[in-house]
Amino acid sequence: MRPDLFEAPDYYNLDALLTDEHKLVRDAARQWVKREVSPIIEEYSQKAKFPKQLIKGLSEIGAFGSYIPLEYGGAGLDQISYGLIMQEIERGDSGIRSTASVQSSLVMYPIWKYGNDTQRKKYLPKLASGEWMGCFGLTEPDHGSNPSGMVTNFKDKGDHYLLNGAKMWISNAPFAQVAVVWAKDENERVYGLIVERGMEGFTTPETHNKWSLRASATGELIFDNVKVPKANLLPNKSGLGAALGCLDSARFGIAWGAIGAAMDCYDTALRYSKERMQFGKPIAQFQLQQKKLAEMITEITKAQLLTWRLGVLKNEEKATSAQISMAKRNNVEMAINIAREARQILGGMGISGEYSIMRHAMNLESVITYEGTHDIHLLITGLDITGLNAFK
Ligand code: TGC
Ligand code: FAD
Repeated sequence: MRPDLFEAPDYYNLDALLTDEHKLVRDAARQWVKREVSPIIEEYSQKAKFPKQLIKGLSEIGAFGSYIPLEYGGAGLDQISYGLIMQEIERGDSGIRSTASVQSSLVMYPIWKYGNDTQRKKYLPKLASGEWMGCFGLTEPDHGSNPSGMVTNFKDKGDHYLLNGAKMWISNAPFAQVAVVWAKDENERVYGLIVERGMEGFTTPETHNKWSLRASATGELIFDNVKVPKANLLPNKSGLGAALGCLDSARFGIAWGAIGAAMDCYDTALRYSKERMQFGKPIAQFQLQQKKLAEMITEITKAQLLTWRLGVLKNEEKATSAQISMAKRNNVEMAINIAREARQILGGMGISGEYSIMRHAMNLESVITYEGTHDIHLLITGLDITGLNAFK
């Protein structure tokens, strides 16, 4: 892969809306991605391997538990800082951002919000440092968009719970020490349970042959009469809303992350188009290529402003789930469209691993599906504005 020459586009001077702390956090993440991710990511992605050596650095830039309080080992930052960190990591690779989103929003967040203090103290510092990695099990083979139908279940056996079922498409599963698993009790009520690697009957087979998110490890979670200590049930919130509450936090991070992937594709295409000569001119001089580039920067700028405003609302605890859905849906589609257009600007070179564009394009095919598909988020907006539920 070529040297990373990335220069972040900021057409509407969004930097003026950021605090010094935001810029400090963002720039540290940006430098780290240039130094540690860009030089190796193509090779790991081609080999479909998660680069485990990045875990320590991810922790150091505050990517694990960005907004979790310092007393639990988190970085104690605000939501915009969290978003900016996700943006910078996904500028490098969506799969690495996935690892960080899952750790922060889908594992640390539920333990922090729904767990008791013993659970917080036991798990959060180790997850923040990356000593333990976590995964989040909601999706099942027969229940993806409709997690309310889940069949994974646990029974009260007096001194422990007995857990049975299976989850699939689980990011980080093959190496995670800790899994936050959503399952129904005997009354069909959904609870989160902390399952640890090594518990008898718990296995995590890896999912192979992915054409997307190849540098992220994906797997199944299989529970065959797993005895889970009662102390591992998250006591402070139950019902499907508890699981979906974690998704709000992760979807918020993805809305920012997708901007990072789009910025990288735009920046690469802009630079290439000014250097690549055809018909005696740089291709950037042709109107058709300028149209592509001008539309890209317009869409990136709109997404940056949407997401910044969402961050302000999130900091004020006023962001609604539907607002988060709109940003996730808009920004991922924006990024995937930009990746496709940028790939064309590079002509044949667009499909080469020498540049990041094709990898981003392939990664974004997962990002547009996970954490609620593009269609599901549209229906969430539809429900919000009409009051009429297309899911029921
Ligand atoms: P519905 O009846 O609407 O809701 C059930 C309860 O949940 C509440 N609720 C929410 N709470 C917090 N945040 C949200 N976003 C919420 N959405 C709904 C709701 O108020 C209700 O509460 P209560 O108290 O009345 O019981 O549920 P439904 O069964 O009709 O489903 C609605 C639907 C389709 C929108 C939802 O289930 C959904 O979002 N489906 C998509 C599934 C999904 O996003 N799965 C993601 C799996 S995790 C993942 O992909 C990780 S990828 C990680 C990575 O690598 O980055
Ligand atoms: P389905 O729900 O079967 O949907 C198939 C199609 O039908 C979609 O286009 C969908 O939009 C459409 N559809 C479904 N219902 C409706 C409707 N009511 N109206 C209109 N259209 C509809 N899950 C986790 O729990 N944890 C993870 O860590 C995780 N990581 C993932 C990593 C990767 C790489 C991938 C690909 C997925 C991951 N997922 C994870 C699973 C992901 O959340 C699901 O794939 C996603 O929610 C969609 O579920 P599904 O694949 O079963 O598709």
